[in-house]
Amino acid sequence: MNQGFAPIGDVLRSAGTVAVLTHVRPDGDAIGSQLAMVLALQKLGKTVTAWNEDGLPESFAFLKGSELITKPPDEPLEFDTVLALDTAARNRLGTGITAIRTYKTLVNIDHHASNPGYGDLNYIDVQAPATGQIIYELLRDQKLPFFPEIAEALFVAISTDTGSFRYQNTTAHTFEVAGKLVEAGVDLATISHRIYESYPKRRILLLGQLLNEATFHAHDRIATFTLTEATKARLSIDPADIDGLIDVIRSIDTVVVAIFFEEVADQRVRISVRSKDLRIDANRICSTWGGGGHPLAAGARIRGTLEQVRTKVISYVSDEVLKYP
Ligand SMILES: [Mn+2]
Repeated sequence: MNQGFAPIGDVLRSAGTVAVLTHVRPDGDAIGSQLAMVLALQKLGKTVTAWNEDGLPESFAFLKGSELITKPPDEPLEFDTVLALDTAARNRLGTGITAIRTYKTLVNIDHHASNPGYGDLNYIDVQAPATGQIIYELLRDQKLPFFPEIAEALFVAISTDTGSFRYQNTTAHTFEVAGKLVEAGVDLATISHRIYESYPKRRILLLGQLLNEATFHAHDRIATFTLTEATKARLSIDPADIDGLIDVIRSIDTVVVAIFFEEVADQRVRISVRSKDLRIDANRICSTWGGGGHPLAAGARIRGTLEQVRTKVISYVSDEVLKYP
């Protein structure tokens, strides 16, 4: 399934026009990877655009060059090469891909276990804790442009997807890469402050409400947050405000699985599942409902009301959790 870095390097060097895409509701890894590639390709002299369905989250606007990331245009455009980053399934590119009329080569670079390899060229490394780490390796391996703004974007990608270098896939190699990024000019304290200590007030007010209404199941081994459309409207919540809130209930000692239920458009509920036990595979749980992700962090969108979705998901996960004492 993996064609390696060399053919990807060749395609990027020979392309005239490149579109750099990532998934809907982009997180730090998505934006950091996207920004690193758009900056590198621009430096290489390519006509390059970067867009995703939701555009640039306000929380990453501090990154230099981030204004290059926009929402897709209404009129579809043509490109030589499309680069899909950190996106487990083609349809997760959303309006990012439908805004592209034609292309010659789709390059798929990702670290999600559920990625089927939908590109013409694929580089999928499920051991990598972040797509940003793969991008670092691609840039260095193929001797593509690399400078401080790129290092900063990649640091954000890796820091956020590893939970500040704490999660399962964080290896000695990840620290080596992070070390190279700091060597290249990343100011660790400043950037960490921008990522983790610069939240809008509404995020913390939302957290208060979610905690008040949290539910616990299977002898406190499952904890859930539930977010309605009404609450989102009342507090003017952006998707980025919600990122990472689930970690608060995940951090409870008895909790093995944390689930976030969010009412979204089209009578669907977005679920986000975090597991602390590799025997309880979040990716497999979410794939039951057409979603996917990683063994310890995955998501899905399920048709139904909040009540219906909560009932069936909690019941399914309780059965899983109760298999293990
Ligand atoms: Mn990622």
